[in-house]
Amino acid sequence: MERLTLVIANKNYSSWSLRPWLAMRQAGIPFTEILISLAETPEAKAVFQKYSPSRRVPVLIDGDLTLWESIAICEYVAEQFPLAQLWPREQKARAVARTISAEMHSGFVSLRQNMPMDIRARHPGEGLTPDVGNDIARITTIWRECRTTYGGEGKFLFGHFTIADAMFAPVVTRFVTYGVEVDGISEQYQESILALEAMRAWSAAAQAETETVPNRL
Ligand SMILES: N[C@@H](CCC(=O)N[C@@H](CS)C(=O)NCC(=O)O)C(=O)O
Repeated sequence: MERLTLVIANKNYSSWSLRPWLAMRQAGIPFTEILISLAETPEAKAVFQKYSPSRRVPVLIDGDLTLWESIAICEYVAEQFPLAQLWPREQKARAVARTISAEMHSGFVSLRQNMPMDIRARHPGEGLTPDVGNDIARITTIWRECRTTYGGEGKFLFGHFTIADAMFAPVVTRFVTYGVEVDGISEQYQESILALEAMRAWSAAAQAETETVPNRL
């Protein structure tokens, strides 16, 4: 049993679980994973209630400390494991990385509602309402600006992999599922995310899952 335990839900559907899981795996932070079901059954709901004060996942458990909210979990592990450099080193880049991570955490509701994460599925062209189009335009603008301004020699938004990349990783899987076409810089960036060892492991596990549950944000 590792010191840290991360409680997550179905890898095919749980976009919020993917974010800290990916950040922690990419950073090489050891943790025990507990995977619970998003099924709408009393048993599954009781398990959520047992682990999560907000009845949502992800949840990080570190001894007597329980954290919910994906972004707070990412911040905590970045503080606990500074050598993993989960935020950019340079102050301005770090501030921008936090800004776009917060924008992702609080925004893009149309995209999240109309294109829920469903890694196994392929629904090209579905969900593309005008509001979703605006979300996609904003997200790809962020990706282009960060890659151009801060990407340097690296493949990620701020060069090396950071929490900002983890925050946008579920968007990349959505663009694949719903066949969203993007500009060249964004496409290259998507490929970098999909090629991450941890991302491939998550996707393979999602493919192997058999449970089908209603799509979640
Ligand atoms: N703001 C939360 C959102 C967490 C969230 O909505 N998680 C979904 C799974 S991806 C959930 O637990 N849903 C359970 C439910 O709706 O009953 C975070 O960032 O962690």
